[in-house]
Order: sequence, then C-alpha cells, then structure tokens
Amino acid sequence: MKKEISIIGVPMDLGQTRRGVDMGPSAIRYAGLSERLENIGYTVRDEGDIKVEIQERAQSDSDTNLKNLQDVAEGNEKLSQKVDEVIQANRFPLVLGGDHSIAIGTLAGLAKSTENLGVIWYDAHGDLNTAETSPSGNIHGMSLAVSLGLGHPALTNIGGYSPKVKPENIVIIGARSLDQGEKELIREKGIKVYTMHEIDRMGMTKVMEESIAYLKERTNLVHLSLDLDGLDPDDAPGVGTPVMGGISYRESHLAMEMLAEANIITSAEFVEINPILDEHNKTAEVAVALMGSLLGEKLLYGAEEHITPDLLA
Ligand code: 5AB
Ligand code: MN
Ligand code: MN
Ligand code: MN
Repeated sequence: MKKEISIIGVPMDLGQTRRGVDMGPSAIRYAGLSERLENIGYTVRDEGDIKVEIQERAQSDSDTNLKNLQDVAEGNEKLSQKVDEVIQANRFPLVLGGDHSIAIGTLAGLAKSTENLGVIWYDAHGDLNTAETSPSGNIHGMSLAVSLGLGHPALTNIGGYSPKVKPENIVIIGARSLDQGEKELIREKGIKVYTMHEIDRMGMTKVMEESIAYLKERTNLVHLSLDLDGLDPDDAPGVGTPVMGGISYRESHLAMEMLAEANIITSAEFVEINPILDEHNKTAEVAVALMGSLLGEKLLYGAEEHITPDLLA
C-alpha cells in the first residue's frame, strides 16, 4: 500500500434528484477522516473538492432523458484529471462522493495508466443502466455501464478513451435491486455478482476470498467503489436510495479487513452519503470506520501475529 493518500472531495448531486448528497465530502471530513488515516501512519494530503455545478444552475439537455448530462460530464472530466494526477504522483486516491455518477470520472482517471483495472462494486444496485434501460434517467444508476463503454458518448468518452474496464474484471457485491436491463447485461457480459443471496448462503468470508482470488488472477490494480447503500439502511441510513436487507456493518468491516490483508486495493471511493437524510452523521462515521479498516487499521492494532502488513514499510 502506498504511504501517501490524496483525499479528493466531489460534491456531486446531479446524478440523481435528491438534495444533500453534495454535502457528503464535508460530512466525511467532519467525521475525522484525515486524523484517522494519520493515526494509521499515512501522510494525508487533502486535495480539496472538485468544482461541480450546483443543481440550481444545472442545464437539462432536451434531446436526451439523461438528467444534467452536460454538468455531470464536466464534473467527471475534472475528476478524472485529478485522479490521474494523483496516480502519476504515486499517491493513493481516496475519492469522497457525492452521488455514484462520480465513478465515471474516477475510473476514467485510474484506467488511463493501466490495461487491466479491477473493480469491486460494493452496492445494492448494479449501476448498469443505459439511457434505454434506465427507469429514472439518473446517471448515478449508469456509471458502471458507462465505464464498460455503454451509454452516451459524452459520458463514455470522458478522459478521451473508452472503455475503462473489462466486464471480466468487475465483481459486484451486495446486489439486491437490479433492473431488468441490468440483469440482462450481467448475463450477456458474464459479470461476476455476489447478491445478498450468495452473501447469506456462503458468508462474507467466502465471498471475499473468492473475489480477491478472482481479481488477483486477472488484474494489476483494484479499485473499490463503495456505495453506502450496499450496507443495510439500519447501519447506513443516510443514503438516497436505501434497499432493505443489506450487508451489515460488521460484515462490511470484515470485507474491508480482508482487502487490507490481501493488500490488493490501489484506490477507493465512498459515495452516496446524504447528510440531510442521515441520523447525526452516522453514515459518514460508518464510512470513515470502513476506510480505516480498508487501509489497515485493524491489522495494525489487532493482535494477530501472523499478519505482517507492509503498510508502514
Ligand atoms: B446508486 C435505479 N436502478 O437506475 C436507477 O445509488 C437506482 O448509485 C439506481 O447505486 C441507484 O434509477 C444508483 C432504479
Ligand atoms: Mn451505486
Ligand atoms: Mn446503490
Ligand atoms: Mn443510491
């Protein structure tokens, strides 16, 4: 794991229609992110926020059903440049959302310098809609499809190339609300998915062991895109599109700890935290706790001697 972390805030709420998710980066910072990561031993550099148009000024493009297309595309173009810059400087990009449309820009920045980017998509949803299959026109439900090269060119061409990720390099974890078109795409492309059914049946340990082995075999960098609605709404209430029956807080910690042990994650983003819908910043605190685990906190403070993290090497 890299020793220097760059925090990039993205106050984006144009990929969906509920207000408040643009305040996610502030809520996460307020929950003590930098200090927590510094305590693990990282040098933390907060890059500030990417400039995103405010919802009051965003223009709707009349010839498509994609909401705020132009402004979502612009924000993501800036984000992709920043992420690429952080990668070039050999720092670990930690992106704070914002709605999940920002994965478009994050992945565009990451994939610029690698052929085989792996992606863990931790989410109740697949975010695999296109303009044709989307029931809402909300771009936060399309970001993974866009990254596969499917969707409006203003989105798929961000960063100046397409696609960003191969279907066989993706693992979706926590899915429990997939639209018909998304299910068809998953089947057609052979995308690996662990739904809540598999998590219940196999247990999170097995799910993560398999996911890690799968990605290790075929990818060289692995990005974690964690949508807080992947967790159960009891544990993460501050999200815009909650779906009951989700992954628990403890299971999520386990998942993050196993990723830290495996030492495969090279970038991450935590998205969809909506402080207006939250209970006393609980969801942002959950996010920060999970970031701590992902970045090795438990390995450092846990008593398990057989684990020898090279975090501080
Ligand atoms: B999220 C839905 N599939 O496309 C759609 O929160 C929901 O980033 C998308 O996962 C949820 O509008 C997007 C119904
Ligand atoms: Mn999502
Ligand atoms: Mn979701
Ligand atoms: Mn959501």
